[in-house]
Amino acid sequence: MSDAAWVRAILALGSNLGERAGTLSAAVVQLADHPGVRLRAESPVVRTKPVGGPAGQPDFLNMVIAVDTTLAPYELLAHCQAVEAAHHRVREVRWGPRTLDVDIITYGDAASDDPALTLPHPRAAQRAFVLYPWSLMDPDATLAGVRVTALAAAADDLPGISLDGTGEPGA
Ligand code: PH2
Ligand code: MG
Ligand code: MG
Repeated sequence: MSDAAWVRAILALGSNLGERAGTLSAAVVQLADHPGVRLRAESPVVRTKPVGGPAGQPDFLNMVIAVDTTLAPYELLAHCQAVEAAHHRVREVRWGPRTLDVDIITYGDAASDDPALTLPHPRAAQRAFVLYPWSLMDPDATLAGVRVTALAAAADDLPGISLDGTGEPGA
């Protein structure tokens, strides 16, 4: 039996190329398919207008999951990047279209300004495409002491979000 501590982490997933909904659901399974990762909660999938990046790129599907993990932060980052790679993520244009993006939003109460893994995620507090699905998953969640519901309500990109992220006709 392991005495490793389990740490709660919030991961944000996004896709705006290919079979977006299928990519997200496969990625959730792959992220949880690790002895050091347990899936605890998942948000609905939301459809979001692209924030930044090249003009004219497709809408994203975004969602958030909560995991408990025994992986250290950089091990969890490597695991997320391996799942991105499995979906043929190619790193070309910053904030450009991508088959799959998996970002660590929080890792326990960890705070880090390392550019390779800044914690909490440096832009999450302004991004409704992270905050809004997170608030649906956990209405009591806070980020740096502020309720994510309040942060989502104040985020510029909130009006570009809809709940028809399932890909189901008429949803
Ligand atoms: N990710 C970005 C930049 N812009 N916009 C939306 N709507 N959703 C994203 O996941 C997203 C974005 C950088 O990772
Ligand atoms: Mg990102
Ligand atoms: Mg990323």
